[in-house]
Amino acid sequence: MRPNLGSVQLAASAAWTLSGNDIGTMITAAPRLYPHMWSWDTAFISIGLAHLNVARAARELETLLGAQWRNGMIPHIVFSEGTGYFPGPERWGAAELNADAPNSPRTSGICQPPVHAIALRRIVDIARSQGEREVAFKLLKSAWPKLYRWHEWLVRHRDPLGTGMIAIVHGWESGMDNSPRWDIPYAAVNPGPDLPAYVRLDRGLVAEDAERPSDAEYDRYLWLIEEMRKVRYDADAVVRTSSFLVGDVFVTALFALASEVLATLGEESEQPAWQIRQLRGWARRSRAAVAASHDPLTGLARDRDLRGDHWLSTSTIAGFAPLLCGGLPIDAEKAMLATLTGPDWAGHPELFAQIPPSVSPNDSGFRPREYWRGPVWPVIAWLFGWAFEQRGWLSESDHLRSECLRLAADGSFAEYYHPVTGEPLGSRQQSWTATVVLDWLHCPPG
Ligand code: 9WN
Repeated sequence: MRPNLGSVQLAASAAWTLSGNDIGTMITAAPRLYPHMWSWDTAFISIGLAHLNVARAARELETLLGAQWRNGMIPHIVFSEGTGYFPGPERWGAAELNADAPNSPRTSGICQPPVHAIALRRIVDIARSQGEREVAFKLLKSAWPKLYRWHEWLVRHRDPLGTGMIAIVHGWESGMDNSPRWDIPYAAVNPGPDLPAYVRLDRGLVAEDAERPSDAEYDRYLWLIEEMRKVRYDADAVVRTSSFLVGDVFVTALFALASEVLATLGEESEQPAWQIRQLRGWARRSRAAVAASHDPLTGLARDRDLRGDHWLSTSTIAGFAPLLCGGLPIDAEKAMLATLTGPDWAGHPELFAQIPPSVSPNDSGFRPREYWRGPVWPVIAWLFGWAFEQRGWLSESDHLRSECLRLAADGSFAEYYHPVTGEPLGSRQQSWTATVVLDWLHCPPG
């Protein structure tokens, strides 16, 4: 039978998970499958940590920001001394090839979704509510300029059309690695005969191979790294040459949301007015780009393949991006929210809990065990829940929170879950699952 922990036990178990993943220099994303620090994982990890120890949360975020490249990019992986993950620092060769990459710690050469300002907002609010104003203020002062530079890097190097649509050069940058969103753009990535041989280490660390991307997908992931190595990770050259270049509507929405959040944090900490104005301007432009991607036929937002120069209409959870950042006409927004909570998505009658899965159970491509092709990801639900709360949609946000807690009550803190059975999948004791659970447990319904 599925275990069903009460909230005190669940919170203790989440805290225990985090301390188990704490290797002294960082909290790793997961014990075996991911023995390093991942950019957006760490943003979520620091939110949960703040409930346990604000200073520790600040340190975690600062560790990530300490690995920021000199040009402003926050790398997607900050490597620990641990081994056991492929591709590791040698395969990336970032510091060897690009003078902007730090030598220590070693990092990968791409980025992940810009959710860090949202984490900073949460940590500052939690710190204030605990009377830790001094720690909050110090963190705000040190992190803000770094996050500003990160957002500026995205605008400068990842908005190739100048429309506000933020582009990614690798599926890993979306955080939704093998989502069907990327099937068409990946079909145009042709690994060359000079792809160096490699051995995957992720297989064997999950119950079934089908829970991870396929070998053909991995060849493409690795080939894109080879392409980037050839131009020494020069940001503009990568955008010019990568065979994968996609305007990512979900990343763009997060960027718009996080830029607004960062602007407000800037006002609270007396940052330069021109930078705050700039952030609001970037937010406006990216919000408009998200809204412009709205497909009247499906009612969802779309990614844009910038190599093939066409919209990608694959229906996934990312299509609800406008609900994160706003910007749609009110009727379209209402219809989108109704779709998200309706029978095609979170309200599907067969689901274990009313949480939107990564792909609709009614979609022909729905694969309930296959990584980003169907399972439920608690962190994605957290993002929607948090955004809904900001937007004043309290009953929707509370409902998501209680359904997610019901799903997570098995105490596995799985990386993702089977949407129909609630079975834990992928890694167990995944840090970011433990931390969003901690945040939900500490926040009584609005
Ligand atoms: C590649 C760590 C990361 C998450 C991503 C998730 C997965 C890595 C992988 O794990 O990606 O970056 O090896 O599959 O897709 O969102 O940040 O938890």
